[in-house]
Amino acid sequence: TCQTAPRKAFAANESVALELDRLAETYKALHGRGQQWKHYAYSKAAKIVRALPFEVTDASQLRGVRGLGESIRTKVGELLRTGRMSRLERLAASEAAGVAAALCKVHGVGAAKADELRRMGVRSVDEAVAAGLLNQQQLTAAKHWRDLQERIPRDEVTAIVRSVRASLDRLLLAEGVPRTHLEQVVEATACGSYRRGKSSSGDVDVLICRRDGGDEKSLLHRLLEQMSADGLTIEHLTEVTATSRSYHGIIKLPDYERFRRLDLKVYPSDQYAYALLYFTGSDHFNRSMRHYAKALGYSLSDHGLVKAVKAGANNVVRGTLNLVPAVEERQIFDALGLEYKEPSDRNC
Ligand code: DCP
Ligand code: MG
Ligand code: MN
Repeated sequence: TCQTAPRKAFAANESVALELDRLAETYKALHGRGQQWKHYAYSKAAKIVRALPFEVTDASQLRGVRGLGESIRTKVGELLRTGRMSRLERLAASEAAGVAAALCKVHGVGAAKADELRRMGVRSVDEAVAAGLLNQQQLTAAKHWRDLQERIPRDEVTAIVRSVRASLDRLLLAEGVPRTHLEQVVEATACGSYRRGKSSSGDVDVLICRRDGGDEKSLLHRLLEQMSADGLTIEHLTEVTATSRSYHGIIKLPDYERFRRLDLKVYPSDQYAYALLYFTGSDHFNRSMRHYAKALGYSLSDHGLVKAVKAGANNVVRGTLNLVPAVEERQIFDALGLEYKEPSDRNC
């Protein structure tokens, strides 16, 4: 699905892709039957157009390109001929879409919640806050929603990961781990778009893995306490318990201006390769790889690769035995008979 050859960026393709992205976002915000699916189809189409090895000047060039069906080609054709996409203009012009899109920008407010708020007469994020209609998590995100719209420059992602690492090291030193063993004892890897080489990211994703058999269950909890003690401004978007393994929050470094989204995940050592593959993405890449595994009778997840047998039309029985004890991502590709892809080749 992903092409491995480096490709040239074409200006025309980028502007078509941007419009398709806007259409996808509009559908995402509009809650209703079939529209979530459309969100996926248009965002996938945008990625495909960005990855084309030629410049699009006429929709007929797109015939036969997988993932660009007739209705998408028609819209691209209209855009190329007239510079406009009437579907997008019609949708965006509706007040419902505008309001829903604004509300959906708050992390934790999905299409359903946005729709509910809109029906209650809420017209903006500020109104939703003032009306007391948001839960604690949504309120925290709403407080920073403008900052959270902004992409994070790669250097700042690096700085955030470093500060997480620094707190982790302090924690481990206090546990008695020798200074020379810190990185071996606990691995902390920046994943997501950052690991795929992107110049900016929507959030910071850090995968954590303890290798020495030491206390891993409470690691995330203790790390977050250490980060606060180290003076990092951090606000939780998930409840943190003594044994949490997954975290969503908001962080601001002292020397930086904006609040940023931070995701942390802790996995046991034997699942690390699978977690790394999952958490590196992209989401589209994961989807196609899982889909591929499924066709072979497997189920691929962030925990492992298990047998998956179809039992009836809508039921799959998954095995519990991890078939391939991988320590590297490459082994998972191998197990599925797929050519290995570097993270930077997993962007579609
Ligand atoms: N992921 C997935 N399916 C989802 C959400 C996430 O497979 N529905 C995986 C793949 C993603 C990774 O988790 O790459 C991290 O999720 P993010 O939402 O942080 O996505 P990215 O880091 O890829 O992009 P962004 O720069 O927007 O954060
Ligand atoms: Mg991310
Ligand atoms: Mn993330």
